[in-house]
Amino acid sequence: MHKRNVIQGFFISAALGLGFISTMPAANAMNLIPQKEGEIQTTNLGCVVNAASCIKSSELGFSVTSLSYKDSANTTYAPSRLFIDKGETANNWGSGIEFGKTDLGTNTTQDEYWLRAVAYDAAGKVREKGQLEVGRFKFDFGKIISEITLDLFDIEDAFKTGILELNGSPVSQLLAANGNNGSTSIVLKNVSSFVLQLGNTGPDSVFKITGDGVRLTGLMSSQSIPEPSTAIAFGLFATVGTLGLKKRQHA
Ligand SMILES: [Ca+2]
Ligand SMILES: [Ca+2]
Ligand SMILES: [Ca+2]
Ligand SMILES: [Ca+2]
Repeated sequence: MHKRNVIQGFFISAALGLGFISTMPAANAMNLIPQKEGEIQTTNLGCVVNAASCIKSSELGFSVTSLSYKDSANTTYAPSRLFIDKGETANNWGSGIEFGKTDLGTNTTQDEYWLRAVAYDAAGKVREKGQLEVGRFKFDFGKIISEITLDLFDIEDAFKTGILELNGSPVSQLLAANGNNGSTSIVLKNVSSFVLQLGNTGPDSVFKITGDGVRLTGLMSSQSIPEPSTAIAFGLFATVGTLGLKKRQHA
């Protein structure tokens, strides 16, 4: 009698525990970027905009470093700046960087916030008034993120935009062209850092004089470490399973 009550108790606890697990989302996805306009403060370039519009690592939850890159003719470009931009507002950020309501070639949905690179030439002069969305950036989270989904908009040069380094190791995950205003998503699992090439410029671009601008947004999950209460519920379930098996063997 006493033993049966103990077993019933385990079943009740396990049922509650299982209910708790089933209502828990697998991962809490949140926007990769804050929903506001401004410049991302990179570790190497800082911000060119005023302090109020400078978005720091502490707010982002990760750091960004801007890297120089070469084109197919071996010209080296100065590191790009990185902004968060919404299309429906025109912005004049100073230092030669102006975003219109409409871009010459890369137009995301007007009320959405997207990361937008600002390309510089080899001498460090801003290109296309800041409207050429080409750059290479390292994103460093300082911890493992279980899943990051990156959405890349308007890839028109094939196999030039993509992931060049993942968790410190070189990779080459370059993406096919998806046409004017096309969108491509890639999912990265268990990520602590990645290097991303956004867009392309140079003689091999379909846009010979300027280049192929690409914008970025995404979602990232919360960390993959289980909550302590979930771990306890799993433990109870394992215990009930063992008791149930013993009971059946004796019956
Ligand atoms: Ca804007
Ligand atoms: Ca386009
Ligand atoms: Ca553009
Ligand atoms: Ca493009």
